[in-house]
Amino acid sequence: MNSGEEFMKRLISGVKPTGEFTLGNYIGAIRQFVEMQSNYESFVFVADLHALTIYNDPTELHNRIRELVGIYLACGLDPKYTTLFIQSENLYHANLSWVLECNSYMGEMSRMTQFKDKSKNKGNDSISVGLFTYPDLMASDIILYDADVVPVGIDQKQHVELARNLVERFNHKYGDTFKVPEPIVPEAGAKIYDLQNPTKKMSKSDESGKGCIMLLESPESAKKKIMSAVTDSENKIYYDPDNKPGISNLLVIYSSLERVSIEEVVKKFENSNYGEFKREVADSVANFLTNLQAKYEEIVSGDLIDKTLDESNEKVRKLAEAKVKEVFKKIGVGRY
Ligand code: ATP
Ligand code: LTN
Repeated sequence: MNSGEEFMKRLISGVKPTGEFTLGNYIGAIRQFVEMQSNYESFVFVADLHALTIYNDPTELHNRIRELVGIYLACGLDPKYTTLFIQSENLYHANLSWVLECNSYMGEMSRMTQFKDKSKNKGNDSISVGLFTYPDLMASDIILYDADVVPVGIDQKQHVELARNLVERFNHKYGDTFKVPEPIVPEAGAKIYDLQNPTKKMSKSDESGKGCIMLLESPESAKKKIMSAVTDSENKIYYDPDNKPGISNLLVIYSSLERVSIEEVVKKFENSNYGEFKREVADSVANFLTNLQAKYEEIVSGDLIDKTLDESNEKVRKLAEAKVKEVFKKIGVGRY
């Protein structure tokens, strides 16, 4: 499977460099990129243009971009397998996005759950047009490289499905141009929940931060958050996300970090009380963060980040340029 790059399927995915990166980002997305990278021709990027749907302090955004590349590398993305790049350094993403905007409809875009959630309780004069059209940019990121698979958390699956529809529509109108991508959602960990409110997604956009573990926060503080995670009063450990969302969330976190099945975790803790169980989960998270942060520090103090990005740029630009030229020709714009 690993030989002959040209026969390998392509993988693409990205994370937005806004706020602090979370354990949800790792378990729902980055862990999959790492596990899959040697079996695919893999492209992973920093989705910095996606950050612009809301206002970001420019200096903070700038710093987060580098931080994310450091986190990708520290989590185990290997430049030998994965082409790591920054979205805004390849201008073709935005070109293709415009073409897709002109081939997508208000109706389908209005049905995007994330748009509905993120625009809820906001007036029309504070919702950016970019928040509405951002799934077109995401589709562009994917189909620009003819990706076959897109590993994402469950909240992004609908956007990959939109990309599939856009591909089918475009290919039908203009002839076969793009591949139809497939979303890959992890079986366990597709949605890690807030520790204080375990029916809500663990999100970096969450202000309080008490229910959210950050990848670069101190292991001690993460431990405290796990120890004070909201659970229930039954004091019996089993997996039941509907009736025991807090305990089930901790089971998923432990199972993902320790790489054992949920059944095995349940068995291991069948005679433990919640305090004992939480302590083990807290140790597992702290251990994970300690290792990750040590690698991160090593990476950011060296020159691997710039070396990796510089090497990828030419490759992604060439691929994207060829695709956009093909698209422009098919739709009839420019000289050719
Ligand atoms: P926000 O929470 O502000 O909407 P986000 O964290 O969802 O941001 P990204 O950082 O771009 O947005 O997400 C990158 C990837 O991480 C996506 O594939 C997303 O599905 C996944 N992801 C994010 N949070 C979680 C979570 N709590 N559980 C599982 N996967 C997650
Ligand atoms: N939209 C995603 C991040 C993202 C992405 C992508 C994921 C942007 N482009 C392409 C997979 C493929 C988000 O905001 N969470």
